Amino acid sequence: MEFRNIAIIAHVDHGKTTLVDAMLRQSGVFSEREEVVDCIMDSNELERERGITIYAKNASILYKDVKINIVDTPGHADFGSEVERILRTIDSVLLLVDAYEGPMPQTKFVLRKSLELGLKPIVLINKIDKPTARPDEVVDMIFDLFVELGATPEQLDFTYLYTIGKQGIAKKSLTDDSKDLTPLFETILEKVAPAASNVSVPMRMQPANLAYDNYLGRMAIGRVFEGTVRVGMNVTVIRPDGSREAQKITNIFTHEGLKRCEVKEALAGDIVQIAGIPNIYVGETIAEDPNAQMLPVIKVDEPTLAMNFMVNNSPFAGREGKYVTTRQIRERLEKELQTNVGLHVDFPDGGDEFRVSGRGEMHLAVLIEQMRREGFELQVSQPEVIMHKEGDILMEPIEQVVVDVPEVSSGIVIQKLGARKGDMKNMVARDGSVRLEYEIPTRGLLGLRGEFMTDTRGEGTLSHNFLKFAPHRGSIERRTTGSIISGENGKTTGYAIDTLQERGTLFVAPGLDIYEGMVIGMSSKAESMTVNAIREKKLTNMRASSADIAIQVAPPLDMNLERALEYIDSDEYVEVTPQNIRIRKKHLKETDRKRADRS
Ligand SMILES: Nc1nc2c(ncn2[C@@H]2O[C@H](COP(=O)(O)OP(=O)(O)OP(=O)(O)O)[C@@H](O)[C@H]2O)c(=O)[nH]1
Ligand SMILES: [Mg+2]
Repeated sequence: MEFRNIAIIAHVDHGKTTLVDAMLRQSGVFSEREEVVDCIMDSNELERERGITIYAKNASILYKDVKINIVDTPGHADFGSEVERILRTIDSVLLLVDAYEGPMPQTKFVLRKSLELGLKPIVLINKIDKPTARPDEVVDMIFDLFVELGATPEQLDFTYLYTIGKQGIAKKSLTDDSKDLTPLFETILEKVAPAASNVSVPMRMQPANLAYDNYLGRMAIGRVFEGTVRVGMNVTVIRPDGSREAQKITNIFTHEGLKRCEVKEALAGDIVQIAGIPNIYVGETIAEDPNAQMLPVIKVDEPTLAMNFMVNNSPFAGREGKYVTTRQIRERLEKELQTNVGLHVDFPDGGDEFRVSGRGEMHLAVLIEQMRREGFELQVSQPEVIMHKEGDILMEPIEQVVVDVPEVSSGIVIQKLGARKGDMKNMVARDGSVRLEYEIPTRGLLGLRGEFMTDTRGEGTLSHNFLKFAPHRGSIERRTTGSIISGENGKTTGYAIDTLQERGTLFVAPGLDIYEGMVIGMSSKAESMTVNAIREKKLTNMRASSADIAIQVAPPLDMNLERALEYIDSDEYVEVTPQNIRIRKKHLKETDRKRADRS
């Protein structure tokens, strides 16, 4: 059989998963009666809720007897290194670009990686149905980006199509009257080289990703480079340091549509998932011949952000979680390391705090969210950027940032980014909105999103992408407001909340259990304040008791996990349980807090 292996890559939300959906539908993957939800590839519960792809996924379609393996990749910057690894398993990419937004930071990142690997991208100008679409302008912008990234003359001569992923339409020119994706399928057959399929030599393959199965254990996902892989085959695993280990392959799976199918063997060119090698890792070589050469090692990017995970020891500890002990948290993190390639965890001897490092706020937040859904209760510290030293110089990560904001809010945004040590690189105004490009320390971005949303009344977009390490730019003030802290244990009252409202933004509604040292709001002043939120109105007669219920208070700010992580200071923790997200001071008692401040 002939194979074509492609990945679909783009900036977040430009429409990858929607287009893959349409490709699956039109190639007859689903039966007539099957009810198919939108973005069926976003199968994980968190993905469906957030409307984004978190995990790369493989699927395949059959078109004119050719098996097209498609990898749908995540567009969010935190998962960029996963995309980079996947590019090693495919022969071409579909580079999708929104016909209005044009190339964005993650477009640039994934395109750069593709060009470096010598791939020849097929460009898709997507969402041309949008009233604001400007497809021709966007083609020019993409061409300029290819030039900027040093594309070779062959790469620069890229094929492009116009698409409406949502309607399953692709066309070669804007005036074509196409009704389906035929032009896209034909372009793939024509432009993507058939996967090299030398089956006359001993087998070699390389995992680009990991998966976990409760029965089969750790599995390797990768492409069979040459030869044929068979169940029961004795293989040699070659590690990057050159050491070799004998292993045996017990199960092999390929993809048919969205289904994982168990097979007895798979040929060179196909993308497979194999079991039987318990400690297999990304970038190692699996070879049939014990003396085989190793394939070029795949580098896994280092983490950029770290935080501590620990047992919840707040006064409400253990009330809501099913798994609450240090041992349970430790085991869960060890299991996560089986498949979460970009993650690092330090397990200190006998300690009860685990240092968990990942590729960004979203990467870590997704893990915490997943854990709380499984019934875990834990406490986490403020995320911190990971820096390193080059000689005597402290180096910190710098990100490339693109913001689109309404013209009226550009002033405040420029001021805020400047205060966070951002360097403006470009500024373009168009149709009442402004696009600003910055280089800014990752530190400066932490905690910015909430403020940015408020400053642009929810109309701005901000995307960022790791650019480089550079010398530390000096201190950045992260939060300019203090916390409103409860001084008592008890239940909040409408009366107390009503009087506290004017002092800041509250996170709690009336009738909620709180404890001394719990952060119940954000002050409008720089200093923190300790307050009484359980106070009852002195009753003068019996009828007044119902008055408390009648008080109208503004709805509290919903502190979800990401907002809480963004908000907390170094002397605060986020308490995470299956039911609640609370913020607390590390030192619960006011006297302890004051003592800690002085030291
Ligand atoms: N107008 C229009 N909207 C589209 C089109 N294709 C996708 N969308 C919408 O764009 C949004 C994002 O689509 P997704 O397919 O989830 O985007 P994605 O690139 O997979 O996003 P990530 O996986 O998070 O990077 C959804 O609301 C889609 O309905 C299109 O052709 N036209
Ligand atoms: Mg997606």
